[in-house]
Amino acid sequence: MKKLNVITSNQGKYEEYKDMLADSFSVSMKKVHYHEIQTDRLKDVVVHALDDLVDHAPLIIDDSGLFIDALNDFPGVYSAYVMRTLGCGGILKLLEGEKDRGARFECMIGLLEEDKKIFKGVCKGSISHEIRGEHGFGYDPIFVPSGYDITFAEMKTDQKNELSHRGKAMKQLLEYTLS
Ligand code: ITT
Repeated sequence: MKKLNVITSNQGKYEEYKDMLADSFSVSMKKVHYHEIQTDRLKDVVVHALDDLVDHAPLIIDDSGLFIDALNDFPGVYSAYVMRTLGCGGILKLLEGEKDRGARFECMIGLLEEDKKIFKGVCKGSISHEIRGEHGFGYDPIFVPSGYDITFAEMKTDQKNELSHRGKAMKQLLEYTLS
């Protein structure tokens, strides 16, 4: 089976990759620090980071973010920092009294084998009024995907993968690598 290193410090992300890729790849999680450039686009972060990581190929990296309509796409590329500082509770406070709860998650996967390739997945939804659910990680307890009335944190990994930003990007990755 082909090897694939998942370069991330985020155990939650890794669980999602394992759930969807382990039938096709021998996946392992690797925590390797790489340089993340300051930019307002997730794609730029991924393209630049891949150059730092050639020694660990074949590999994937993942840069993701939550973009909230009423906050002009904040926290976006700052999602990791905002999670550490404000957390889900802080986001709910920022949206107190706000009727427009629209939001989306974006995920960029960077694949480095012989070539570089980028896959993007987007999942639209809304921000809940309270923290709900025990599964997942990060902003999952406040994100309700469109067409559902439960948060990502109220879903099991396989259900989240069927509709999430990361699941959609992984589907493209699988189509590309297995074709
Ligand atoms: P890496 O080591 O892979 O970079 P990270 O946690 O720093 O891990 P990101 O910068 O991509 O990853 O993530 C930005 C933030 O958004 C971070 O706080 C994540 O927990 C959160 N996040 C990313 N994907 C998410 C998802 O599917 N559900 C909930 N929160 C998510």
